[in-house]
Amino acid sequence: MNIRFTGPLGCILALGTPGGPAPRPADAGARMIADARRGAMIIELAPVDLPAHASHHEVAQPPVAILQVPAGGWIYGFHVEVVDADGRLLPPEIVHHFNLIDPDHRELFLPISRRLVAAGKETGDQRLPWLLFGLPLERGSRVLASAMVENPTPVAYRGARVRLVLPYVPDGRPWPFFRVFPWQLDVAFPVGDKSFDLPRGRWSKSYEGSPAVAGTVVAIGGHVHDLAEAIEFADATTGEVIYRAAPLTDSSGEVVGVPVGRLYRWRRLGVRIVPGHRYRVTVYYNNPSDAVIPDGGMGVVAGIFVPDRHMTWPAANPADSLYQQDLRHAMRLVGSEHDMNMHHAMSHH
Ligand SMILES: [Cu+2]
Repeated sequence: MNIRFTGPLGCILALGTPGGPAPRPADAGARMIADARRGAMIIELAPVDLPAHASHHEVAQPPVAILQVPAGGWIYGFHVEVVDADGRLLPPEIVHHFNLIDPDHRELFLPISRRLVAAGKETGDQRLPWLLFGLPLERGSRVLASAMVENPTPVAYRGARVRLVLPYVPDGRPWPFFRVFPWQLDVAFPVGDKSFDLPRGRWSKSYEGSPAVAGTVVAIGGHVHDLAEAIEFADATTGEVIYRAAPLTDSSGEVVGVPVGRLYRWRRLGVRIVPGHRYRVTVYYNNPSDAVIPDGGMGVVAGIFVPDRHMTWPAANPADSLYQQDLRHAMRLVGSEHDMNMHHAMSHH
């Protein structure tokens, strides 16, 4: 194991959230359990208190957690929920987003940590047909879980815990039929914050890359912010548009989601992608105001991918500088107030 890799991971365990308050002594930790009765693995982050009408800047965020997968199995969906100290469900709008990454394997298009789950407010309940598809999770492997919370409601909550519920089929069953891997391609790749300023008028932003392994994309969706007109995933080598969607909006024009393209339904075997081609994600915005909107834009496609037979998913290379930068960002060890903690932590290793 590379020392540079265990270093930062060790730091976050020792520090909790850099800049955040010290964890409470009792029941302060995050945990991951396999609940066989519910047929789900459940990740629970440390509890936080949420004042009423508080933006994400005004609440102490739950610390980033590094957890060990308690059982082997096949994940076939996910949803995010938040409960109070007594286990009662709280309004879902408290969770702005939830991210789960696998620091020991690389992402499909980039040498950064593999993105397992990225759930936003509008993601809702995601399920794959469990007889057909499953994401393999190995017992004892490591995952890194983080969430951003806020409280737009008029009620204050104490001891709120964010949960990621992952329905799964235990190892040793004859199904699922295909092992699938989630992937993302973000217009704000390779590293750092994924939101960006929106200039006035019509404008687009793209990012391009090639997959590390060949296989088939069987489903694809996206995430955009208000004022987005479309999100697109294309083969930049051939010019073929593989997926293009306009966001779904409510009556006030606010984005409520992006339609998922289930490529396995209408093309049977999905769309094959190969390391020899380049692929491009593009988001299109139209900002009709006469001012730049700070941090107003985001654009990412996320999908599931079936690698070619006998293909092993590539391991992460902890010596890669993009990998290191991305992991520091995922652990919130970058940024002005956080750099100090980073240096502080490093000096103790
Ligand atoms: Cu966003």
